[in-house]
Amino acid sequence: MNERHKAGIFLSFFFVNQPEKIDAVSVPEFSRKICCFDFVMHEIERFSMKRILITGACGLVGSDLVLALQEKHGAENVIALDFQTACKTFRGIFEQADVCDSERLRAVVRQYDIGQIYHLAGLLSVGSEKNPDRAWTVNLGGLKNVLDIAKEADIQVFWPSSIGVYGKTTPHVNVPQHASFEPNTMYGVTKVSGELLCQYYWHRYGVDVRSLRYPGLNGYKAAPGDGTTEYAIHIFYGLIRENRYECFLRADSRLPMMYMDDAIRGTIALMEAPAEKITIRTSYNFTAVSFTPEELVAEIRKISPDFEIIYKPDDRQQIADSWAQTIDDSRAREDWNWQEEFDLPKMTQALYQGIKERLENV
Ligand code: AKB
Repeated sequence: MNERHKAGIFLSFFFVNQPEKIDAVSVPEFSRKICCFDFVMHEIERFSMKRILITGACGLVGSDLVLALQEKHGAENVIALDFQTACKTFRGIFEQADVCDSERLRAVVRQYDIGQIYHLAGLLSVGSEKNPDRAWTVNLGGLKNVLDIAKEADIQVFWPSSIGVYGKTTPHVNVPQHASFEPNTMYGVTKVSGELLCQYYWHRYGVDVRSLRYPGLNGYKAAPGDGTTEYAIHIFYGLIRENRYECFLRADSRLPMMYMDDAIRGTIALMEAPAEKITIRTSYNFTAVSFTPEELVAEIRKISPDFEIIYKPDDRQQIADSWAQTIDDSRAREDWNWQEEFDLPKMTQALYQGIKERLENV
């Protein structure tokens, strides 16, 4: 029993013996006791749970995931880790570290008694093409470090794969869970290899590692990174700043996408699902909507009818062309009840509002 468990038990006795400390004055005694019991159980859980580590915490997904997990488990139970310093608005526990430094990572895991790692640190598709050596080192070296530490300390791991695993030989429409994956980008190579590494650690060492093939994820709490699907976020910065955008993909480039709130909900649901429900240990196909730049522009013109778009496809078009247009994610839906909430119109409104507020507050 460690200090935090002892604190949890002390707290539970304290509140059970002094229910008036709980703000439930207007409810009858019976429900007051139930409130008290629920509150105490919740507090015991918060005090005694092992903590959660999120690497790549300042990135697009990390920024949302940290907030969601802090809300769910308490800020004292969530450790945000990134190689850059925390942004000015960050509230909570933060560690600056490089995931390639396994000793530093191990020290953080020991210091905070970590039981779960969401390992998000990694380079995206465009960044990986600019620096393939670094992509290999960070995307795979970082993952191997996390899996080794998880093996030693019995830690549950989430790791994001991506639609980057798909390649020219993958069917482009309704990609099944199991298909030919021969990506021609370094990003894709690291994602396919990472999926196999995860499955290996599960079979060989029993590491409870779970993964999703993220589609293009669209959020606003952090600045967009250098991915191929990120045009769908940059376009809103163009809309709000100058009512125009120069798009680096063709008007008809259909790609699988998802609003960030859905992605965060799906990620946490996967991690909370009973182990026997998880039938895929490489990475689950995972999607919500598929749209083209011109379909997104049509939605944006409902907000700003004279929004101007110029299409100037560049090298990134080749990456987009090698990926799938639509995905069959029925295994995720069957195994752990995945269901999205945001379609294209709802996502467009949410992104517009979020990015507008973000830009007003900088
Ligand atoms: C990228 O475009 O690189 C990412 C991804 C789909 O993995 N957004």
